Amino acid sequence: MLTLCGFSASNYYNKVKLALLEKGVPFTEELAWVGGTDAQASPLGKVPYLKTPEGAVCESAVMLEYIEQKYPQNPLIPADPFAAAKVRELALFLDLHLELVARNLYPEAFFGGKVSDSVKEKTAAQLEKSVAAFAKLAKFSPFVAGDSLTLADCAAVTHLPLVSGATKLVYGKDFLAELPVRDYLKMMGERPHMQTVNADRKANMELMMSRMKAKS
Ligand SMILES: N[C@@H](CCC(=O)N[C@@H](CS)C(=O)NCC(=O)O)C(=O)O
Repeated sequence: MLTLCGFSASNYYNKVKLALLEKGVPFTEELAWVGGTDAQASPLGKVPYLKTPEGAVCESAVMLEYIEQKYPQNPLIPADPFAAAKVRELALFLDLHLELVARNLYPEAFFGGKVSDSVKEKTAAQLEKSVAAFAKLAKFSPFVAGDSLTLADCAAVTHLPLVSGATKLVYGKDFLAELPVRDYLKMMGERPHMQTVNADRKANMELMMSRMKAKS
């Protein structure tokens, strides 16, 4: 049995959780906040990490590949090597060029902190480039990589709301406004497994905020 460790307010945690749910892979969840992670399983102290009967794995993209290989049912990667590469390209793009860049804004957008003007400027320039490039790769027809659900959707549906939200809050402008992201999120939000992920996310977010308040 697999154990997904982390917390449900985390977009990377939810990326893996949605893949497990959509594939119908049995798993349990173990709550691990940042600061309370297993150092052996996640040497950088990040969440999520996945405990398997053979040991633990960190890095969500690697976990998705492991899950896919170990449990081929309800595939989230096409069998054709080129189509598979295009899915992985999009998933990596979402992690690396959109989410990781927008993450610079989270302290101010979501956690009551401040981000310097120079970081804001640099992040805006990087995001503008990344969003234009993402627009060329993404299909939204209706799924982000084409006509079927893939692991790129697991990344898109969990990361895109944060990119939109953070840019709206910090710059007063949603950098994804020109893309059909709202319709896409609405379509994805109708999936029963996504509804589970979202309900757990909301509940955990409240818990996280009350923990943060108690600490400050
Ligand atoms: N590249 C990592 C990113 C995971 C990540 O950044 N997780 C956040 C929570 S959403 C975290 O653990 N942050 C705490 C930290 O970086 O110390 C992955 O794909 O798993």
